[in-house]
Amino acid sequence: MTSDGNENASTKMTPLWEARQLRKEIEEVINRTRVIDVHTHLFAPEFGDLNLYGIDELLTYHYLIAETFRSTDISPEKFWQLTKPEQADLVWKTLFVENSPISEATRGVITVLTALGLDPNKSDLSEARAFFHSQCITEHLERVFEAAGVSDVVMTNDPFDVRETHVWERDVEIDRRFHAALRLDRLLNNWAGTAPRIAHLGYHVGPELDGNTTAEVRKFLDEWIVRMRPLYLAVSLPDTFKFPAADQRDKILREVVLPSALQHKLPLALMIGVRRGVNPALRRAGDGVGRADVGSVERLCAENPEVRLMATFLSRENQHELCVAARKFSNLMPFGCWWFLNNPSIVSEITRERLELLGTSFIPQHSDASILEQLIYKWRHSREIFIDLICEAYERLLNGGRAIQRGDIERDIKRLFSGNFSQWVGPIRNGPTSGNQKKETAYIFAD
Ligand code: FIX
Ligand code: ZN
Repeated sequence: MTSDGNENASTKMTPLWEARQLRKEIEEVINRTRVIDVHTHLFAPEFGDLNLYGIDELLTYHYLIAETFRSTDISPEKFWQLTKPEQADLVWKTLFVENSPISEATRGVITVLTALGLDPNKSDLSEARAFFHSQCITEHLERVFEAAGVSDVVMTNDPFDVRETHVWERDVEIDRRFHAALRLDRLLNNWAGTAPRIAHLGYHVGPELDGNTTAEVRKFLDEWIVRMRPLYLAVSLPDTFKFPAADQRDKILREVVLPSALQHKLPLALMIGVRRGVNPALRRAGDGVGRADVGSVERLCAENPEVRLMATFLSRENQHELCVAARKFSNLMPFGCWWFLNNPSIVSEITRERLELLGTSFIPQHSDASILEQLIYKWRHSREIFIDLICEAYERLLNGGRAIQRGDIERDIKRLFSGNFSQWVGPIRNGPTSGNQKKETAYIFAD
């Protein structure tokens, strides 16, 4: 492209763009390219009360609850006795009125309010509450996806959560922008507690993981895969996770999960490094982080070359090793800056590291949104950082004599925002259908 902005294919080999023009093009492409959000805790409207949105939900997000305890004297016990609107009022007063909302989670609320045309300077929540109460959810959802630049989201679906299983049993179409991910935490992290639940559902499983039991668990999983049609299987794992290991998790992984992933051609997503219940009084806000063993993921990749793995680590200290592991194993896809890492300084550091070590062969971000409108801030804030990093990367190329065209930028951003994930999980145009599958499968989860 020439300095007056006219592109010509024959200029491909000449670095003619000036830095400002390059930045403008990158901003445009990054802001216009829709992203597939590969890991959220959102639910489609068909899931009723599980589909969370609005100011009271936004303010009682566990990230903000943890921060509120740091700036007020209320005890967790007292806090949990408050109604949700009372909790939201307290969070607003503490973090937004009496203090400046500087942290990433508080800034996120400001971004959301402003994006929706609300005043983030109010001393109470009446305006915001009135706004959200007046919304038609279908139109609101459309508006949020648009404002966030998101085309599709992947939910987190627990086959042991009765609030969900009721919905999967119903004969309804689920909004096609929402896709399932079958979550295996209860199966892989708490076999002793989960075995009786599977037995209660009519499967012949015992506490010991003998051949009969693993075959029955496999049947359970296969049936849920058919029902949910997930894009991938997923599990969060503690910082102590080891593979191989002489434990029940290892056996279930080897004899149930990995063979099932292979048979159904589903990737397995590993989210490693969470220390659950570090402060149980804080409930979901009480989880912590620990450094984990990347070598275990390398061994999983080596032993299972046919299984596509996705991996994200919660500890900042594991990020460089994960990049190096991904260079060794093409069946390993690093994804997202998870949870405590989703802050501008760390997203910037990790993404830069990944670009330098992996080019564009990774999934840079997921939102982890639990409340619909969080999509707006999580993606806007990430995009701001990506613009800087991509500019920096292309500028280096220009300085080295390599020309950049608009088409190059579009290709690269598409790969990062949706292409790598689509390639990993296969075509995702047809979202999960709920009850339609029921007619074809021996589904036995009726209450
Ligand atoms: O395990 C997970 O998927 C975590 O992301 C959540 O459990 C966590 O509470 C969260 O929402 C982090 O963003
Ligand atoms: Zn999550």
